[in-house]
Amino acid sequence: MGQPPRSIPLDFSRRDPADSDERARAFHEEMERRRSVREFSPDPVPRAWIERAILTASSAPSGAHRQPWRFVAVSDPAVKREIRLAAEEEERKNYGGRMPDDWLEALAPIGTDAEKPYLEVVPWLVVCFEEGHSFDAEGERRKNYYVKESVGIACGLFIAALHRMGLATLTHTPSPMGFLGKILERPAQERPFLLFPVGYPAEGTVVPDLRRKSLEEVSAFIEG
Ligand code: IYR
Repeated sequence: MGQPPRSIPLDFSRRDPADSDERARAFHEEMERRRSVREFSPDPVPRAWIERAILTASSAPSGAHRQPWRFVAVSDPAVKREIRLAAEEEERKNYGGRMPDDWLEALAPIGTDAEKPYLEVVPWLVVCFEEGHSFDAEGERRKNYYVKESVGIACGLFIAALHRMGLATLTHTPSPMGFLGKILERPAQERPFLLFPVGYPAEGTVVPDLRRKSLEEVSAFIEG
C-alpha cells in the first residue's frame, strides 16, 4: 500500500486571548475592505509579489495533500491581448443570448458586460488551473481528491494574500474557459478554474454599492 505516516511536532504557540481578539478584529476589518475591482491601473507589480501570493495560496489544505492546483501568471502583453480577445468573444455570446434572462437580471446591479479591457490593462493575469489527476515521479497517473474544494480554498487564500499586500483582483470566470488551456499551452489534465486580473485599481475606480449579509444571515449557532 502507500507510504507509512511520518510525523513531526506541530509548530504552534497559543496566543494570549487579548491578542487573539485583537488579531481577529483587525483581520476582519481588513478583509471587509476587500472589493472585486474591474478597473485597473497599468502600473507594474513585481513578479516577487505574485510569487508570494501563489506560495500563500499553495499553503491551502487539499485532499490527500495533492495540492491539485497550478497558477499560471502572465505579464506578456501579446498573451494578455489574446486572452482578452478570446474572453470577449465568449462573453459576447453569453450576454447576447447564451445567459438566460434570470442570470442577466441577477448581474444587472453589478453592471458587467462583454467588454473586458482590464484583461489587457492589468500588469498580471493569473489563471488558476485545477488538476483532476496528476502524475507521480514514475509518470503513473494518480487521481486527486476533493479537487474543487481544495482549489477553491487555495484561490481564497490567493485573494486574501493579494489584498493584504495592497493589490486588487477580480474572480473572473469567462465561460466557457477552455481557450485558456490552449492559449497558455497547458497539459490536458489542467482545467481552468478562475482567472485573476491582478494589479492596482485605476484612479477613481468605482464599485457596485453592495451590502454583505449580516452574521445572522450567514450563520447559525447550536450551543451547549
Ligand atoms: N462571466 C461573465 C458573467 C458574470 C457572471 C457572474 I455569476 C458574475 O458574478 C459576474 C459576471 C462576465 O465575466 O462578465
